[in-house]
Amino acid sequence: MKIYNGSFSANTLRVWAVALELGLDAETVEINVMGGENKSDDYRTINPNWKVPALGDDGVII
Ligand SMILES: N[C@@H](CCC(=O)N[C@@H](CS)C(=O)NCC(=O)O)C(=O)O
Repeated sequence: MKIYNGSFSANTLRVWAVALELGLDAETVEINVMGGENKSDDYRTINPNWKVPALGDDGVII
């Protein structure tokens, strides 16, 4: 599972807290929100609303 992460994102920290509490095996994919990477075409295919975090893998994203 991947967590598409924004470094300064409180919402991302909440997802990480739950992932750590549950002992989930999560990989971090850093998205440079301050640099606008969340609005790139590549990231929009992962999360069309441009927000971080996004969680998932293999085309299944929540
Ligand atoms: N949980 C909500 C909110 C997520 C959210 O607001 N994320 C912020 C960072 S904490 C974000 O991605 N901001 C970037 C932007 O709005 O361009 C969602 O996924 O729609």
